[in-house]
Amino acid sequence: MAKSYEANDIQVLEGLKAVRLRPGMYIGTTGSRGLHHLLWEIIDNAVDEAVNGYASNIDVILHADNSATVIDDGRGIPVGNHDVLKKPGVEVVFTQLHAGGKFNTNNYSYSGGLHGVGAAAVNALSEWLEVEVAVDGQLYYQRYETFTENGDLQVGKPVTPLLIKGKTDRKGTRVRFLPDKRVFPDIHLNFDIVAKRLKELAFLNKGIKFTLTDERMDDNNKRVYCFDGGLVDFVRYLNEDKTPLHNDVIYIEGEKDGIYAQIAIQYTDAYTESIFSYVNNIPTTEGGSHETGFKTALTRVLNDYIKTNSLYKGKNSGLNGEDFREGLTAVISVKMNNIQFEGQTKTKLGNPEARTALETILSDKLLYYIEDIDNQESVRAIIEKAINAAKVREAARKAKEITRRKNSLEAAPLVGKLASCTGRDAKLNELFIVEGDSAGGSAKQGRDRRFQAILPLRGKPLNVEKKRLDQVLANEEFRTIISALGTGIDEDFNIDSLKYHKIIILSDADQDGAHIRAILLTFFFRYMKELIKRGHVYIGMAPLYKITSGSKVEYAYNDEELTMKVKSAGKSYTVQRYKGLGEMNPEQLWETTMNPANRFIVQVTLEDAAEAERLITILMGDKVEPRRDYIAANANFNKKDIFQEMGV
Ligand code: TSJ
Repeated sequence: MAKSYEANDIQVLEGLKAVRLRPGMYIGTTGSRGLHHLLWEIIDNAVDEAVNGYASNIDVILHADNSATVIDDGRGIPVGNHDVLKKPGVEVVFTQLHAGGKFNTNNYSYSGGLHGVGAAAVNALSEWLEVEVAVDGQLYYQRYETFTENGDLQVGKPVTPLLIKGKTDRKGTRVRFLPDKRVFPDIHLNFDIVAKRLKELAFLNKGIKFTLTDERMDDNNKRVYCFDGGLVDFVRYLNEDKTPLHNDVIYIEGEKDGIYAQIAIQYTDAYTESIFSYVNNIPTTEGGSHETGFKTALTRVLNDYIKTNSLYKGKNSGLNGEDFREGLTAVISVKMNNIQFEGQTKTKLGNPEARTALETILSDKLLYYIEDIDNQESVRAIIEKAINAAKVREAARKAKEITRRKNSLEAAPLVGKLASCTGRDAKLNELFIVEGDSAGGSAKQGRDRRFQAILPLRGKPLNVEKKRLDQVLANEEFRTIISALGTGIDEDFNIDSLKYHKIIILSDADQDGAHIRAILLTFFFRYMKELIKRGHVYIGMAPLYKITSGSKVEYAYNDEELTMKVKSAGKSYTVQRYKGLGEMNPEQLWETTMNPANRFIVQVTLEDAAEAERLITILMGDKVEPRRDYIAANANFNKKDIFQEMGV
């Protein structure tokens, strides 16, 4: 991979003064990002040496004076004289702006790319820089300073020749530099940012051992990262808190036309896709041609397999790309020359040849993987997941057609059970979806009809997760909910038509109630996700106990509160335990559960529903006051727990 080095390979392009004049052109900003870019540049050079097989350890030290050291155990920057410039290679590296792999394609450099500003640019933006090269038993040293003793600018000028400092049995390169505070308002390198980057580099470049030491801190000042599994370890790390559908991480690597690609894949029971891609160790947050090639090949190979084995009887031409990415965790790492970046933040790979290379490499090797007898269990799990995703999508499409028809033909009867409110301002209006006809009756009588609408549910609604949407929509309860909300469903969903900005689920505080709540949340999650995203969905909470002492009536929402209220109730009191909402009369239901001044409702948000469920438990268990709308900003909605609750 590496080409033999000659000192005159280094192209002389520009003077260091240009960098001082326009630091932004070389490092983007002079803020935190730019400051850290200096360090990345130096580290990238060491990573190159290691990736090419000449070094295996890279040490980074953050010193008390805010200078930083990077050490590798590679061959050492060449110390021989440059043919044209008649200076040692080391000195050329730090004093002549060169573009490395960016322009000079002979001198192959895989890292740096976008920010490959060169070591000379780092020197130009440093107050001073020192380099040591240990090679052939000799220790070489040179120092550069950007200011003279009386403060005149002399951008990155050598203040020593390349000296032989003594003998050594080490080998490698050591560079220490102090970012110039005249360029960077803040020269403090952030330990966490550096640690995160080194960990990422360790995942991306297997076997290289990165050590970070922070001499500015008393404790917690050392990190060591080394992953022999590389991208496979990366994917396992990303999936640590998830439930994988198969134990193995699929690993594919290959090369085509000078483009080297590594891919690691594992599916989990999640519903989202997480693809992380890199080019020359640079994160491509906006994706680009390599990701496109990956997705195309993944879709094609898996679809071909499904077709060949007649695994899906859907009527159209196969599964969608998205079907194969539900629950996918993947890391794609590409190494190539002449990279071009595009996009809003210049983090999108443009090179079209990367798309074809990834397509070819993945097509070949993924097919090989899925045909391997040893992988059949994993393949089955992956295909099953994709087919299920496709079925849900397909059913949703069919169902929408049905609703469209139904909506136009028989819209009126659908909202028959709904007791709507008189107010016309959707922002103020609330829809209570209430478990059971008797609680529904009380709610209808107890409500403030100006802004509260009631929709009683008879029995348990259909478990949406176990049905296709056409079946869901054949179900009267759900059709009624959809009609009442006014938004349409799935792709036709339009939030602007929402008739109630608060949708409050009111179910009993028992197993059945929890189940009903879970089914409704799942329905909203599957088909009206936007409702949850925008915070329109709430869970209402009714009291568990009524404490009467004389003419005084109090309510308790949990056991702790009951104990407390009983204590203060005095000698004679009675406690009634509500077995369900239906046992409350209209006034009681209004007072305890519906009146915005007293009630307790929990907003459901999308991040993680387990959290929402947990929060409800906490509230039911401990929290006593206040009795008012409780917005749980971090209450989350996680299908996994809800599905578990439903026994799916
Ligand atoms: F950025 C930098 F220049 F300051 C820097 C370079 C910083 C650090 C920490 C390490 C390095 C670096 C460079 N480590 N290893 C090398 N290797 C070479 O420059 C090198 C050595 C030998 C040959 C050869 O062909 O014999 C070629 C190269 C590019």
